[in-house]
Amino acid sequence: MKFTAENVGTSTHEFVVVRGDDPAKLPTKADGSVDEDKIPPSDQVGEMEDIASKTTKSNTFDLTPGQYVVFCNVVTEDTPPISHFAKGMHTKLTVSP
Ligand SMILES: [Cu+2]
Repeated sequence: MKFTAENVGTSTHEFVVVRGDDPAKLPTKADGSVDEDKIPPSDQVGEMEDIASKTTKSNTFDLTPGQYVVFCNVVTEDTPPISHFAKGMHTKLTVSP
């Protein structure tokens, strides 16, 4: 399945796809970002990192039918740090057979 991520915003984002049915169930760190190290490798589907402002990235990931969560796991340096995931930068994706 080909994904194209167009960043129309002003800050850098990323595009992470994991197997799962609910963003709220993903393991998180203290800063609110997803703790990707705690996601089993078999559930880690693909990732496009460092999508800069006003740029577009595309990639093809192998998705079998099922439920997925797509999210941005960037944490913007600030006091306190701003987790894009904690701010709601995530969505569910269902792949039908
Ligand atoms: Cu982001």
